[in-house]
Amino acid sequence: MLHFDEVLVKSSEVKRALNVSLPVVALESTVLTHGLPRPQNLQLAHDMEHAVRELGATPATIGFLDGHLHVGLNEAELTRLANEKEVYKVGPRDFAAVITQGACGGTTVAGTMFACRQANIKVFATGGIGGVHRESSFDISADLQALATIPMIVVCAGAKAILDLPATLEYLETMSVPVIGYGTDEFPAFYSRESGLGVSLNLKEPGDIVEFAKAHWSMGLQSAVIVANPIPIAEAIPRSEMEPIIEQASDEAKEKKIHGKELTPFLLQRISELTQGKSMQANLSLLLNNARLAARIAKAIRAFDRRRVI
Ligand code: PSU
Ligand code: MN
Repeated sequence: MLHFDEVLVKSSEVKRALNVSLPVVALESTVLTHGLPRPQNLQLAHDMEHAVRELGATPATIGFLDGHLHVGLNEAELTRLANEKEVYKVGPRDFAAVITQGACGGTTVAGTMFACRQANIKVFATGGIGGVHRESSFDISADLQALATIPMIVVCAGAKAILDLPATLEYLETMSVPVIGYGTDEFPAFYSRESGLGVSLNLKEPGDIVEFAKAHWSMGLQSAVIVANPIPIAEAIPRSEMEPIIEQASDEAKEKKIHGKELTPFLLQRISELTQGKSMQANLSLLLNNARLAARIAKAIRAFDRRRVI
């Protein structure tokens, strides 16, 4: 039988960092293959990796190439994934199909978290997590299932604003997933800093976030800890401005009968058109912001662990 370790390919850089317990930040790739247009996608991948390195951590962008799950992609591999024509959006249920077909794919938040568990990476930065959708009943992202069962810190700008945010937060509560507001009492709404919804607690210091996560896991809980980092003020779009646009895009999706895994990419793309690219700029900015915070948290984990050993 095939073993996960035969499918998982760690880059030499990531392998080295993990072997000596250096801070590593995982980055997903659905955002590159399905979330952003070319050439902004590859540019963003570079920018995120650069931001993580600048802060002294090792980036591990995760994705499928020829049926192998790469943890850490080199320059040529990243370029290939960002430009590949036949590319899947890979959540955990698609793993076997991609592996047996020897295909390429961008891993979603859930897919990336599965790879992280196997590779023992504890910190992950994304844009916005998936959640409960508004327009179709029972469209609940597999991201929520992964967040409920994989113990790691996930930095995001809240859940994507296209979702039913109250329902998404209720689900996270049901599944015992804490949601830390990074310096805020309000759950950020991806493009917007405000949502009118609360978080479990408000923390600002990476060291405090790590201490919280370690306490959470020491109780035997297996769920992730979400760090919800509001989009930088300069690129934030007020919720009142976004809401009618999201509603229009959602209505169009309904009319066109777009559902399943096509829904999120359709909505992101349509909202970008309707805002003349403003929402995409916001998306790029929050992704970079999250990569930076994740790098600081990964370093704080290392500091915490060292203190424990000494
Ligand atoms: N964040 C972004 N853009 C994206 C995504 C997240 O800024 O495209 C992706 C993530 O990979 C997430 C996926 O896992 O959208 C959710 O898709 P779905 O709702 O079909 O589960
Ligand atoms: Mn879905």
